Amino acid sequence: FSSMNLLAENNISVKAPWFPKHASELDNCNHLMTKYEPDLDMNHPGFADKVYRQRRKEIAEIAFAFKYGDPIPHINYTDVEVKTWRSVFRTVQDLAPKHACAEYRAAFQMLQDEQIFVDHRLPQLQEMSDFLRKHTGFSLRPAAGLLTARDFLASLAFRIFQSTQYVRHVNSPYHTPEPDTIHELLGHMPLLADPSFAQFSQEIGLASLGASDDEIEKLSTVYWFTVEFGLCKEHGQVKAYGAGLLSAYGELLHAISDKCEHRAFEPATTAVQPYQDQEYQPIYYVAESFEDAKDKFRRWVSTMSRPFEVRFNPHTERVEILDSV
Ligand code: NLE
Ligand code: FE2
Repeated sequence: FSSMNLLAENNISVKAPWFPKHASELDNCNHLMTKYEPDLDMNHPGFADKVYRQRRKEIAEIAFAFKYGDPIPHINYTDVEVKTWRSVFRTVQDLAPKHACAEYRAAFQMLQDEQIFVDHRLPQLQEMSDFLRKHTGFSLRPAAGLLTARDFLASLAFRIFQSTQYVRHVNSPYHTPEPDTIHELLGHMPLLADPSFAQFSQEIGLASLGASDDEIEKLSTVYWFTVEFGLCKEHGQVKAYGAGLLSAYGELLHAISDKCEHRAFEPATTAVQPYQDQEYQPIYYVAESFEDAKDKFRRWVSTMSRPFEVRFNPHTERVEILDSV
């Protein structure tokens, strides 16, 4: 440890792309990917629905206006949105006891006990953020849509999760290719309340700060096959922990069926596995446990090219840069 020195800001800027050093600088990390949007994509279930498109715009404005430290604005969800929530919530309630990993089930129960997860209303991001803060120190920021991988991963380094706040179209409740608040709430939030999983998520984020474009691509592929679509072992059975599985019951059943391939999670090979994001995945990666996934991930990250290390200081919400030479 004694060989590590704090590097001067200008020293690293020549070697690495810009990255946020303090949680407030995430105000600059809200670049969107223009994919699947109801305004742009003819196949989007909301493409021909003017009311839906208008609603998406209203909710996106909230995210664009949000600044670090603001309370997350409350959304008055419509009856149609609540109906969509209820449909998805009930399927998760039915399937999670059998197919979700233990950490997910435990957090889901806490959320029900605290009346944050109920079927007649959508949880608000602010109350969910308060819940996470108590358990793991994670908090939420509203995001207008799918962010670039670099921006999305950077926020995880600060234990901040960028969450959409709009609801998927009522005509496709059980699978959507884009994130929406139901996916965030039912898929991501329970596990972000688990200490071990929260740590894993933050480490992916820390590894992304100042990484090359090629490394960002690899890290986001690892993220895809773990946090989004990961499976894990539990008492000899395969369970789901990926958010994209837990928020979409069709794909959850597909993932544990024999219609797809299961491979052992190994960061170096998982990181270069091509994937598509429109339909169900043909391949899923199975971790031994979160602890094992974290150990393997750490070993793999240490082979990356970045000439410095980073450390998050939770007291200042600042990332400190350490020369690892
Ligand atoms: N397919 C997921 C769902 O329908 O909830 C969303 C995945 C977002 C990457
Ligand atoms: Fe997600």
